[in-house]
Amino acid sequence: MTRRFYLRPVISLATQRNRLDPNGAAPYRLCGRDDIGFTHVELIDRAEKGEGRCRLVAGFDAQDWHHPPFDGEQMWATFEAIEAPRAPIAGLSLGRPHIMGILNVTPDSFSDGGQHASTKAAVAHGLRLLEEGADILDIGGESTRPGSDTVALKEELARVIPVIEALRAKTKAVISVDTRKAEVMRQATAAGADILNDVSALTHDPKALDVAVASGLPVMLMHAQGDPKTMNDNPQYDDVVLDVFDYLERRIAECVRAGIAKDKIVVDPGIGFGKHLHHNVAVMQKLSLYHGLGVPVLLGASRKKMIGQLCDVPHARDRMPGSIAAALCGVAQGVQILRVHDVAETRQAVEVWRASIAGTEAGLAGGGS
Ligand code: 7PJ
Repeated sequence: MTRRFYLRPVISLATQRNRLDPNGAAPYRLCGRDDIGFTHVELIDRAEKGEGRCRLVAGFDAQDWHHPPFDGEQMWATFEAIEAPRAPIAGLSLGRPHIMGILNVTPDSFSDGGQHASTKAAVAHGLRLLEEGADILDIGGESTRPGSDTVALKEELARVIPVIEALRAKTKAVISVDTRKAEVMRQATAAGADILNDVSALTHDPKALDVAVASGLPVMLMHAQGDPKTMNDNPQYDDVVLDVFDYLERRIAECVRAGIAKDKIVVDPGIGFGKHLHHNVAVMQKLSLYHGLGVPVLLGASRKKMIGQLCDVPHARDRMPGSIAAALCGVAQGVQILRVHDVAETRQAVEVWRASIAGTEAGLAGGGS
């Protein structure tokens, strides 16, 4: 399905406490949440190249969209997708932002004292991230950073499976596995993983979709253009923001066709994956567009090159402040899951943001676990 018109909720307020609408009408809910909502949508016309490409619309539901050039059914389906509550993912209710802590099990990330030592160090780091407030641990053994080489299946299995098994034995916390390989997905599921996170949206390994269906687990589908090795050489888009939307919409449809329930799908626009700086910031600015896909949205900007380029910070380890700014940009646009390295720092920032937009310290336990 190709579309001409796109709707982006312009998120502005705590729904239950403010009424910014000049007509006094209650604002619309964003994804069924009670902390943030919206009064306006930005109507984006892909066919229009000039000033009329984006325009703000108030009172969407008071207007008649069932006439050309609009496809009334599609317009309403998108608006309803933006408003509808999201089902919990792996038991996490999505009325507020959640933090996914990154646990990279690559030789350079932890000890160089052999497999056993690095498993132990990774498990300890995972437990520390949970203490710091991570809601999900994302365990990955293949570096998919720009320019990186692929990792052999055997090596990736040896890195991640023992870590998943050990953490599963120690905690009930939600565990996701960050992999593009069907066999890693299969063994991770058996080892007790709760979510499959694939930066290729189940396209890299021809068996991945079937394995994901058979696992019965929720899946995270990320947009990328090209393979990690070469993806940032020459990415091409007509309109990156809209092209990413269309891609994710197609991948959701494909997964649903294959037998994955739509309420088990999370999408991610894939910051840094086949995108130059101008693409990345364009996507950041319009993140709330992706709520129109009708599923939870994940943002992974932590320590990425975008931050280094904007602020001239060559080393990833020095990019925590910029990572937090990106995370807050995400939560202010209703992103439900933040994939981050710096869990304690991000948690602190998000809690201050939540209290500040609510205008009270009470009720912050609301919005679900
Ligand atoms: C992402 C990921 C991301 C999701 C990586 C890095 C590169 N999974 N795995 N989203 N990035 N869903 O952390 O810099 O952005 S690996």
